[in-house]
Amino acid sequence: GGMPAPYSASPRLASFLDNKLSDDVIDIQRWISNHIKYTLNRTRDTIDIFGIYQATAYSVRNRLTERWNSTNQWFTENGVKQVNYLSLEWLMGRALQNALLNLHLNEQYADALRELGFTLDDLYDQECDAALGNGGLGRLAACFIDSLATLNMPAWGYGVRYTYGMFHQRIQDGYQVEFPEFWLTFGNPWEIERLDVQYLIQFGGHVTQVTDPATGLSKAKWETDEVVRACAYDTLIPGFGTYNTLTLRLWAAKPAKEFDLQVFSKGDFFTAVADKQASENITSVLYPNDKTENGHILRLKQEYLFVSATIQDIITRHKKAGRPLSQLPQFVGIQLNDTHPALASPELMRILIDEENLSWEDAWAITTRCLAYTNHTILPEALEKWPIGMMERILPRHLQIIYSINHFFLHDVVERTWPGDMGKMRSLSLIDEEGSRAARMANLAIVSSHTVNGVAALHTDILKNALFKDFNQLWPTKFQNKTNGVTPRRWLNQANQPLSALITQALGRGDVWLKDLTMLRALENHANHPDFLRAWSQVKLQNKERLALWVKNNMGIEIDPLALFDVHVKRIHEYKRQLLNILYCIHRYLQFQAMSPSERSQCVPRVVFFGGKAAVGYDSAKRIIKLINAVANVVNADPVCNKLLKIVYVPNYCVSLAEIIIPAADISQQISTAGMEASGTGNMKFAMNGGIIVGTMDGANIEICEEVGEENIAPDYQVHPDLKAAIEAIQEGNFGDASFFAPIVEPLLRGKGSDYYLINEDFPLYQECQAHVDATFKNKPVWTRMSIYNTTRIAKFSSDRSITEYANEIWHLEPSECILRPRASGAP
Ligand code: B1H
Repeated sequence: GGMPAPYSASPRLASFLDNKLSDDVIDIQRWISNHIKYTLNRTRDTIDIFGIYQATAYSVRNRLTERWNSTNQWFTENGVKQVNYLSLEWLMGRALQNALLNLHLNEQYADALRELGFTLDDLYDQECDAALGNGGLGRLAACFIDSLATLNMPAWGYGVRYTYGMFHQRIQDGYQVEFPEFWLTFGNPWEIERLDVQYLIQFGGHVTQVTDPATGLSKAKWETDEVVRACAYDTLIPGFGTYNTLTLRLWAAKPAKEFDLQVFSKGDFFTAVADKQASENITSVLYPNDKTENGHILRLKQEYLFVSATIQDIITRHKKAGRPLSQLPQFVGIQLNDTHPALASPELMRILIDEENLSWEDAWAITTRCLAYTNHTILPEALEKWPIGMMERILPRHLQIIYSINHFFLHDVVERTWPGDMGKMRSLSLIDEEGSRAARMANLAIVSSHTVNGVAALHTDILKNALFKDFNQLWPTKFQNKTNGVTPRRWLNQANQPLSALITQALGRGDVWLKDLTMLRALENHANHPDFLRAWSQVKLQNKERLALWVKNNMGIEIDPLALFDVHVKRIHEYKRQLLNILYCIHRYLQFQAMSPSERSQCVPRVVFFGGKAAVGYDSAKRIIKLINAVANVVNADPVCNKLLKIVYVPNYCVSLAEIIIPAADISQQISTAGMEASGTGNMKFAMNGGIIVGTMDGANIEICEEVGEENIAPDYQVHPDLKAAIEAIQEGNFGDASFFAPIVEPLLRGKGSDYYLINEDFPLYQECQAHVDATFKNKPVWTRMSIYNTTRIAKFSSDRSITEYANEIWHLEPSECILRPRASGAP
C-alpha cells in the first residue's frame, strides 16, 4: 500500500479545512441542494425522492467525515491502544436515521427537509439495508461498534464488502425463494472508497527453503501463483452524544495489475481480462449459511483475503505511528468474531517471521498477546474445519505454520502436562486426524489467543465444562464470559420513538438514559400510576397499529391491533423450534374448531407472526417455512377461527423490518432446545421494548429472567395427545401435501431418540405457558406492569455493558474522548 507523500497545507487552505459545518437549518438546506446539483447532477426538473435521500445522506456523511478526521488525529496524538474487531459479518441495516439520532440532528434535518417539501420518514424508507451478515453474530458486531463509538473507545471494525449481501427472500406458494440482493445498484452514499489503502493478497504455489543472504540462516519462502488486490471502503460510525466517530473498514477484491502485465505481454489479452474478473469473485457474495454447510474453497479464499488485508493494514498503521513491532501488543488488540477470521494467527506469524525476520518465539509472543477469540456456538455443524488438501493448495505456508504451532503446543504444553495421554492429544490437536484430515479452527483460535469468551453465562459454562473441557483444564484463566448486549440507540431510541419519548418525559433528565440504562429503574416508581400504565399500553398499541398497517399494505392481510401479538422472528433452524410453535398453532386451531360460540367468546384473539430466512441448502428448515405458510392459509381462511387466530409469515425478515416488528410484540418466542442457543440477542431487543419472553431456560434467557424477575417472563414449559392430534391434522392433508411434511413431523412420533430437538417433551409445558399468557393478557394492569419491568430491568443487556467488560477484562482499553480545540485560524 504505497502512501502519497505527506504534504502540509498552506495557512489559508488549512483555515478553510478547519471550518466546521453548522447545525443551522439554512446551511443544512444549502448543503443538500448543493449535493443535488453538483454531486448528483440533478435539476429542479429531474430530482426525485431517492435523489433527495442521496443528497441528504451525503450531507450527513460530510459531518461524519469532519468528526472522523478529528477522532483519528486525537487517537494518534494521544498514543492510545486500539482494538480491532474482525468479523466476516456486519449486519448494519440502514444508516441515515441512526446517524441523525446519534448526532442529535434529527430535528434540524426534519425542519430543513419539511421546508424543502419532504418528510424524514419517507426518506428513511428510500435506503436499502446494508445486510452483510446472517443473523445474531453479524448484528452483534453492528451493536458493538455503536457502543465502541458511544463509549469513546479507540477501535476499528474490519469486514468484507460483499457485492451481494444476504439474499432477498420471497415467499411464493408458501415456499422460500431466494433472490440476489445487489445493494450497491444505486451506489452507497455512506462508503468512502480508499484508493490509497490497498494491499496485495497471495494464494497458492509452494514453499521452499532458502538461505537468507543477510543472516546466512535458512528460511521459508512462499512462491505464490495467484495474486489479487484488496481495496478499502470505509464507513463512518457515529457515537451517540459524542464527537467520536469510528471506522468500519470493508475490503473488496480487485484485480492486481502488477501480476497481469506478464500475461498481457504474452499476448493473451482476453484470457488476462477474464482472469481479472475472476479475482473479484472472492468478495462477491456473503455465504448465507448460518451454521450449515462448510468447507467451500471460495469461502477459504474470502476468509484469507479478509484476514491478510486486515493484518497488513493494522501493521501499516502501527508502523506509521513510528512504533516497533515488539510493541504491537501494547497498542493493538485483535478480537476474532468466531473462528471465521482465525487465519489471523498464522497470517500474523507469517508476516512477523518471513517478512519482518522475527524469531518464532518473539512472533508467537506478539501474536498470542494481541489475539482474543469469541465463540458463538457449540453446534458441531458450525465448527469450522478446513480439509488439509484444500489448505495445502491455497495456503501452503499457513498450513506449515499451523503444523508448527501444533507441534510446539502438543510437545511443550500437552505432553508436559499429561505425559503419554493420547486421548488428550487427540482432543486438543489443531488437526482432526479422524477420517479425512482437517484443520480445526476453534482449536487454532484457542491456542493462539490470550482470552477465549462465550456469549452468555450458560454458554460459557458449556464451553468450559464440555466442548473445550480439556483446554479449560490446561488454561483455566483463559476462559471468560461476556454476555451479549444490544444497542439501545437503534433498538429503543430509533425503533421505538414513542417509548423513547415517554421514558425521556417520565425521567425528566433529557436522553442521557440512553447511555445508562440503569436509570430506567426509576420508572418503576410510576408502575402503579394508572396514567403511566395507560401511556405505556398506548405506546404499545401505536406500535401494533404501525405493524398492522405494514402487514395490510405489504401482504394484504387485515389484523386487529387489539389482539395479542405473538412474534417468532429469527433464522429458521430446527434447534430454534419454529416447528414447536406451529404445531401448537395447529393444536389451538383444532381446539377453536371444537368449541361452542360461547366458549370461543372467552378466548383471547392472537396474531402469530413468523419471520426469518432458511439457509439455501437446509431442506428441513425450508419444509418448516412451507408448513407455517400452509397452516396460515387454512387458518386465515376459516371464517370462524380467524377471529381468534391469524398467522402471518413476514417475508424477508431483516434489520429494518425488525425495527417495525419488535416494538409491536406483546410476547416473543425464544424457545430453543435447552443448551443449543449460545445467547440470543432478539430476546434482549424484545424485552427492552416491553415484550414478554416465552422462553426456555437457554442462552441469555436465563440471565434476562434473573434481571427482570421470573414473574415478568412467561414460565418455562416441558407432549402428548394434543401434539399427536396436531401432527395427525398435518398427516390427514389439512394443510396440503402431507408427504411433503412427513420428514419433519414423523420423527416426533418415533419416540425420544428421533426427537432430537425435544419438541414432544416440551409440548405440555409450552401449552401451559401459552394458556397462562392468555389469562394474564386479559388483566391489563398486570400485563402492562410486566411489560414495564422488562424495559426497566434490561440495563445489563445494553451492548455498552458488554463492551465495557471486553475493554476492562480482555482488551485493557481506555476510553479517549476527542475534545475539539479551536485552532489558529483566519478563516474566511
Ligand atoms: C451464532 C453463528 C454463525 N453462532 C456460522 N454461530 C456462520 C456460525 O456463516 N457461518 O458459517 C454464521 C453464523 N451465529 C449466533 O451468535 C448464536 O446462534 C446466537 O445465540 C448468538 O446470540 C449470536 C451472537 O453471539
